[in-house]
Amino acid sequence: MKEEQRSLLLQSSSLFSPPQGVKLSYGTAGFRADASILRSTVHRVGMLAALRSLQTRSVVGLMITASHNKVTDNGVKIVDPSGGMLSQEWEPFADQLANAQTPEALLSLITEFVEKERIPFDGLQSAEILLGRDTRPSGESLLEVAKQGISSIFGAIALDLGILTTPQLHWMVRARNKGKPATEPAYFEQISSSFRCLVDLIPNETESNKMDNTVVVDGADGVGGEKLEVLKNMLTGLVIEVRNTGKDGGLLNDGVGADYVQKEKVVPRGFGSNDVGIRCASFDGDADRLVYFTVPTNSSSKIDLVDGDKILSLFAVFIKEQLSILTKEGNENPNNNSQARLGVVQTAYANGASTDYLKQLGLEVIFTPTGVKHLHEKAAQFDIGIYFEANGHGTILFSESWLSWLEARNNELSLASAGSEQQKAALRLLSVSKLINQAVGDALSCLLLVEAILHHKGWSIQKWNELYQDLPSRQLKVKVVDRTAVTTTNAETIAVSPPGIQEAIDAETAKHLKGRCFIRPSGTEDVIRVYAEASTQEAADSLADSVAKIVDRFLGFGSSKQ
Ligand code: NG1
Ligand code: ZN
Repeated sequence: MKEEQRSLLLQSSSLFSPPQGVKLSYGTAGFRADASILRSTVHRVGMLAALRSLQTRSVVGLMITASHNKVTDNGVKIVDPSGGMLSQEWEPFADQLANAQTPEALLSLITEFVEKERIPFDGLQSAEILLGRDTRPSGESLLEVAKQGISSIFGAIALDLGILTTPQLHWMVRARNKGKPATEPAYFEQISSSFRCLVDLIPNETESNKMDNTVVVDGADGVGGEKLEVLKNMLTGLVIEVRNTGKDGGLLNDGVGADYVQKEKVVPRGFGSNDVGIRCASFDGDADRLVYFTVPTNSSSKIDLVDGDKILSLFAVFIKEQLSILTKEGNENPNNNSQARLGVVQTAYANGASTDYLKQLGLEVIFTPTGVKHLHEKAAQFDIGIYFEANGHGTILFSESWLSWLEARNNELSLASAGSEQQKAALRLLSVSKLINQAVGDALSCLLLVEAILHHKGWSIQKWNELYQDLPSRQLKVKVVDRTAVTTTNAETIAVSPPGIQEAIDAETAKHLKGRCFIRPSGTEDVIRVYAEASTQEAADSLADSVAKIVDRFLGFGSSKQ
């Protein structure tokens, strides 16, 4: 490394001291903490992003967000050139960088890593990083700090794209590296025009005109609401009413948003007895999660939740149906090798009833540990892979090779049988591949796909919700002395350590009809999460409570004093 580069790195990093007494870890969604202690971390992630761009010789992204977490938190993560999450191989280095105690320690880590990874670090190679942030008040100054980190690497350029949803930034990084326009207007244009195609292809006989074409969306007082306000004006045939846009003084993620709605199962702020029966949806703070809900009665704040598992099921039903039209008998083309491998990916948090339903549809269902990176990787192994977390984060991935086949097939059909059912199915699948964000889960694009499918089928939200009935469940979190004391296996369904805890959980679970329960350390909060499912809500609550007590007994603050 050149001497000028060394001194620039030392000088730049001496401006920011790492937080004392806190060990940061690049968890399921980058680094997250109270915004006040993040400056040094964000600065170093700026350097990391530049190194990643140099190594991959591609554009990468850096997003400042803490998603569904409280407004005083913030976070930072890197978007890889593919538009996905940072390669897992780089996470340990990210941890080391964030926790280096002195500028000298930081410099030697970088020097070592650059050599090991053979990163072209001569100032000749250029690096480019697209930057985005959500609406958090701390975002603007943290973004400036990220820019300083980036500019301490010779040849690295930061392009500030301002306020974006997390999925928009992922989409833009992916588009840039494919040589396509990577602007917000291009994003809105692609998703609104593919939505229009799907609407134009709705069969005439569908009773969708009888259906309510209004959806009311809770924007979590975050970035999603303001972006949806723009997008909704580009759509026809769908009326979107946005509440909690953040413009009317509401506090981000405070009693609003997908995380709140999914976990608490009550109406978000701004919704209530006037909304009985209406189709409602909720985004999280950075608009990468979407759940739907309805208010069943005006006498309580309880909702009927339509979660990520049900969105997945709706998508799976539609795709499977279109695939079967496409490959219908009577298709004389000998080259009709269109048996796409369609698979779905879930985590242990998926409601057991959804997994049963998907298997009953004849689909291959795979489980991975929590965290989009794991789900995404598995889904990418199918021709069409649909993945969703119960909390509403998910998308559909189409393999390049299957999409090329589909495009060719569509061309053939448009010559041989334009306007046939088969060609319409091909066009619908092509439109889905353009509407859906193939980089990452995206509340805006998933909302439009849900709406298009409901209209296509002429289904109300109630009808959709009846695809299967959720098993009652409860999620709790327990503060412990050291959450890393819990390690798990089998897609996180079994706790391997501390010794004896799984046996205690099993004994408790066995007491409940249809009981299922597991624990795991959160990757984004300093807690152990407990998930329980059983045949009644009381049983699920009691199972979760008992297991939370077990966790506390093994690992809680009481246990450390014994
Ligand atoms: P952790 O804190 O690791 O459970 C949470 C969500 C994940 C994912 C990440 C990233 C649950 C149970 N966990 O992770 O699914 O969305 O946040 O935001 O919802
Ligand atoms: Zn989010």
